Amino acid sequence: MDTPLLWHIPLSHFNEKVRWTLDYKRIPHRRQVLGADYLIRAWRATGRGTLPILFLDGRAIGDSTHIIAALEERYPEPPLYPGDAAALHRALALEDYFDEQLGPALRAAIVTPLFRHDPDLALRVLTTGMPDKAYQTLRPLVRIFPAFYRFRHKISDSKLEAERAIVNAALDRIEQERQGRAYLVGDAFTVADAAAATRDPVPAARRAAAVSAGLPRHAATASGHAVDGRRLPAASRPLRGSPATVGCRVDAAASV
Ligand SMILES: N[C@@H](CCC(=O)N[C@@H](CS)C(=O)NCC(=O)O)C(=O)O
Repeated sequence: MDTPLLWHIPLSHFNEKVRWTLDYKRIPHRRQVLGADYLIRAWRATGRGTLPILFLDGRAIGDSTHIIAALEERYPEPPLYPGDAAALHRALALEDYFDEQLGPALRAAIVTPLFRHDPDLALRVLTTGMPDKAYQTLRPLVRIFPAFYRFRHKISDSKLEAERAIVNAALDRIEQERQGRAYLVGDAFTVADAAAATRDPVPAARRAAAVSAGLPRHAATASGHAVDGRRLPAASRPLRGSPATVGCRVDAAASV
């Protein structure tokens, strides 16, 4: 069996969700950060233009939910799916909610003001952690890139307040679902926690704040502020820390 290979971009909660899964299950794997040509490469691999993509047992799997389902089957231990049918149903429903409601709204809530006030900064933030050439390649397109990105992700200025409200409602829902427990479903870390906790707005806001402060982009992972002072409960973030503490990864050479 080939070592699984993850194509990903650093600044993305969907990608983070799969990185957490690979680390949680301690699956030896390689990672490759894509650059400005991610769209065409993703389309060729899976027929859809999004990352993450995992190459597993000769298959290219797109969509974080499908990737986790495949990993759960191939590497069942430790499980991210609860054994009990009702709990599994609830965990998958929460995963879907955080992916389909919170994820896009959070992306829009962060990116919309950046595009409005500083498209170049938006480009720097979105290419955080990519090879430097990615920003250099996209920089000449800075006037049209926001329109492309908004179209891709159905983002508009007029929806900003609604997107923020969705983010706040989701943060409230995490607290309601947890009911004071450490995890969202039962007493163990599940796919619901992976989906919720990787939506933590803090890392994204940190990077944006650090980049806007003129720090080098590699420093942008290490400083900054919470969004509206809110962050997820620590108990939902058992894997926070350097990848080295949990990882089995080998970063492949970046492509662009
Ligand atoms: N439902 C998908 C969403 C993935 C997604 O939206 N990925 C974004 C990164 S956050 C992406 O690839 N965006 C690039 C684009 O659409 O151009 C999943 O769970 O994997």
